[in-house]
Formats: sequence, structure tokens, C-alpha cells
Amino acid sequence: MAKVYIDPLTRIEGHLSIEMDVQNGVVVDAKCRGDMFRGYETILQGRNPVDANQIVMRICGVCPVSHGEASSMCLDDAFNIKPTKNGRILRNMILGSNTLQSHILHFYHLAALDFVDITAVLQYKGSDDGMVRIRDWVKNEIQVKKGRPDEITAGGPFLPRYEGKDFYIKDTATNIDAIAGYVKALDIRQKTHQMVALFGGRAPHPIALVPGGVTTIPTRDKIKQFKKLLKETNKFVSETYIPHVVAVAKTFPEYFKLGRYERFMSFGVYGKDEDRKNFTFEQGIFDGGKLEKFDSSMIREQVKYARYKSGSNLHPLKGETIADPEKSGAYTWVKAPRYDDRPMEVGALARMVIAYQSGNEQVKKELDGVLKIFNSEVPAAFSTLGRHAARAIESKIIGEEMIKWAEDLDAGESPRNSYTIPDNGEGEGLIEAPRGALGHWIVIKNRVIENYQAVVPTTWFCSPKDDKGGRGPVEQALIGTPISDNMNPIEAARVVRSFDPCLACAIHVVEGDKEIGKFRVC
Ligand code: NFE
Ligand code: MG
Repeated sequence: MAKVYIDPLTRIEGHLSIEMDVQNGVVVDAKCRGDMFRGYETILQGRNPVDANQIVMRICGVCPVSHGEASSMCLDDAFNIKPTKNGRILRNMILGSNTLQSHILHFYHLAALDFVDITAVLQYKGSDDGMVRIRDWVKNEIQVKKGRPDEITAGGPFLPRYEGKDFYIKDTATNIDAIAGYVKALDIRQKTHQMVALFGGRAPHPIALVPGGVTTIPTRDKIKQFKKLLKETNKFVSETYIPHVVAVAKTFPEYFKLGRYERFMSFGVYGKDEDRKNFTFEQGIFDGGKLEKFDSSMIREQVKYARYKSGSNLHPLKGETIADPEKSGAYTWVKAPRYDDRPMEVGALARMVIAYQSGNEQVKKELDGVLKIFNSEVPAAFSTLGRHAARAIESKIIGEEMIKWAEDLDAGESPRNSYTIPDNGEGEGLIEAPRGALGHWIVIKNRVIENYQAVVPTTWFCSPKDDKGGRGPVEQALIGTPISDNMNPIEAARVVRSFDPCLACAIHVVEGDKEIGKFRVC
């Protein structure tokens, strides 16, 4: 048995390391470790409740909108208010824009270089500035390694480049086209940030998200600008993003069989009414081939293998955060959230599977359409490639829907309802961040925050074992993954990265009054 580590797993947000036991070239056990320690939930204690959404957005720079919206919804619930129609639609549009940004970021800038051969850029003969700059960068790396062409390692954002036979797409034209997609995706992400900023006030951390709705009044001019940017993004998704995902899947079809997991949860998202009951992507649990009704009272966080004292198996409203860095047996700072004692995969794939199983015609059409190319049916999607395909499909649907939402706005009408902070209260805000189900919970006492807990998507899928020893979804999905070279475990990296981990989100807690270490920085 060999111990194989990927530490750190790069091209993700934050610090994640993976420890695997590999026997006869196959992963037989895995541990997912969140190695860093941050602080958010405890710094909220004692503050004005309305400060929460601006503070929690700083948990992450990739999905701040989701934290801002989960928090605003949590406060709506505690204050007993609802957003106006414009407020509800604008929240959906700001979240949808950020999700497009995040999915495009994940595929091109975080995951594609697991499949695309960056060194193919050396054959690029055109004059696109971005392509020329990447070509020069890679060329420089080759000069450094002159005489050892077998060890070409592209540097900077292109690390790590695992080296091995058949690791990458071989066709030069396909590789160059995908690298051009990498460059174009930077430009498109800028447009999606502009879409967030048009109604959010700024990006990436919008200031306009508040309890009761959004502070930006939609004008005809802003709606027009939004639609123009969205149409350019939609064109990129249909003509570039989806074809590139299909090209990767055609070259590596074995990844429909790798990284599999079959238990999904979605909180439901993009409410079509102010009561948040009618969703664009439905709410539910899918386990053992069956759809179940979701009930948020079934959520608990367990900490037997996480570096926290006591407080295991608590609902987030009663959640505790007491750091225990030296805890025996613990191997991560990520807690283990469980639904009805079960681990859950969350994310775009979970949303698409639950929507599909709930009879969502739009999702059915798009997912069946992609799977048909591979003569496959829905179970094939519960996999590494399925996660990539689900993000691409979701991007297309969100893009198409947002055009309609923009047209549904009442220009000049109020985007928010007013509120009063109650002396005491409790609230729950459930939303779907790009990476999956995100919940915020608040307890207000004497008009200040007594307790605030966030249970985020990466905490769900990068969780350690639970109190009963059940593995987290990423740990489980790694079992059975073949590793052709223990020094270059690209197969495992592809499986883990398909979940799109964000450790900045997953670990957002700190013990405020405890000194962990002292450093002098010279
Ligand atoms: Ni930091 Fe996040 C998303 C949230 S993931 S990216 O999406 O919430 O845990
Ligand atoms: Mg938490």
C-alpha cells in the first residue's frame, strides 16, 4: 500500500490537501484535509444584525454574492419581511451573473489544464495578445529546461502540470482552440462581473444586497446594458464553453465512470415568487434513486474528525465553534455537515439531477442533449465529467432565463421593502451558491447577533468522516480511482477538482480570544 498526497491541491480557492491509500494502482481510502484556519462566525457575535451580509461576503471572493444573498434572506426571515418583486428578481440576476462568472472560471482557469496540453500553445501562429503572452511564457519555461524536453513544465498559473503519457488531449488544433477559450473566458468573466456591478453596485463584493431586497433601482438604461453583456456571455457559453466540455468528454470518456457519487441535495434557487416556493431549479434530496422532500431541520454538523471541541451533531441554530488544533484523531478544519445523518453532494450537478428528477423540462432537454452525444443516460452524469457538463448546461439555462427576468423588471419601481430590527429573533437563509447548497442561520438577542452560523457547499462535499465514520463525498468519490503514477496522481486531481472546492468558504471560523501563534514578519 502506498500513501499518495496531493498537497496542496492547487488551482482551487484556498488550501486543500488530499491523502490517499493506493493499493495495486487504485485508491482504496482517502482523507480530505482543509489545512487553514480563518475567522468569520465568531467576529459576528455582538454586532448589529444588518452588518452581517457585508461582513460574510468577505468569506470569499469567488462567491461573495451567495453569502450576501444567503445572509440577506436569513435577515428577511428574522425580521419577518419579504423582498419586493424587483428585489427578488434583482437578487436572482445578481446571483445568476456571479454563478456564470464562477462556472466559467472553474472550467477554463481552474480545471481545463487537467485535460488540455498547455505546451501546444508553442504551435500558435496567430497574433492574439493573450495567446502570444501565454506562448512566450511557456517558451521561456522550455528554455530554462533546455536539453530536457521530456520535463517541460509550464509555470505560473499553469502549475501543476502533471507529466505522463496520454495525460492530455493530443490534437494540437483542439488544444490551441481550448487555450484560446482560456483567454476569451477572462474577457467574458469581466463582463459577468460588470453584470453583477450594474445592480449590485460593485463586484466582486456588491454593496446593494440588503434585507428586504436590493438598493439599486432598475432603470431602462441599466436593464439594456445588462442584456447586452448577457447576450455576449450566452454566445460564449453556447459556442465555446459547451463545445469545449464536450471535446474534453470525448477525449476522456472514462471519467463518466470515475469520481462517482449518487446522493444529492439542493436547497432550490432562483425563486419565481416572493415566498421562495417556486424555483427555477427545484429543491430536494436525491438518494438511492429516489427523490425526497427537503427539510432544513434535518441538518447537523458533526466534528469527530474536525479540529473542534465538543458541539457535535448540532443544528446550525445551536452551532458551536470552539477550536481544538491538537485534537486527537482530527485531520481537518472542515466540519462534517450531514442531512438526516447522510453526507450529500451539492453543486451544479446536484441542482441539475434534482431538477431533472422533479420533471424540469428545460434541464431534461439540455442534459439529455449532452448525454445523447455519448449514447448515455442520466446515471452517467453522476461523475467527474457529469459535474463539468452540469455547470455548462446550468450556465446556458441561467443565461436564457436571465433575459426573461430582465424583461420582467418594473423599471423605476422600488427594489426593496423596509424593516425594523426585532429585539429577539431567529432566521434561516437557504440559497444555492455556484458550488452548491449554502445556509446561513442567525440568532438575535437584545438587537445584536448572539449566534451566526454558515454551512457552505465545500463544507458539505470536502467534509471529513462523520461521527459514525462515514466518508465525505469527495473522499468517497475518490475510492476506486486508478492512479497510473503515484508521483503524478492526475486522475485523483481531476476527480477532486470536478467538485470545484473552495476552502476559503469551507473554513470560515476562528476562536477569537485564543492565541494560536506569534510571528514577527521582517
Ligand atoms: Ni468560496 Fe462558495 C460557492 C459558497 S463554496 S466559493 O460557490 O458558499 O463553499
Ligand atoms: Mg460554519
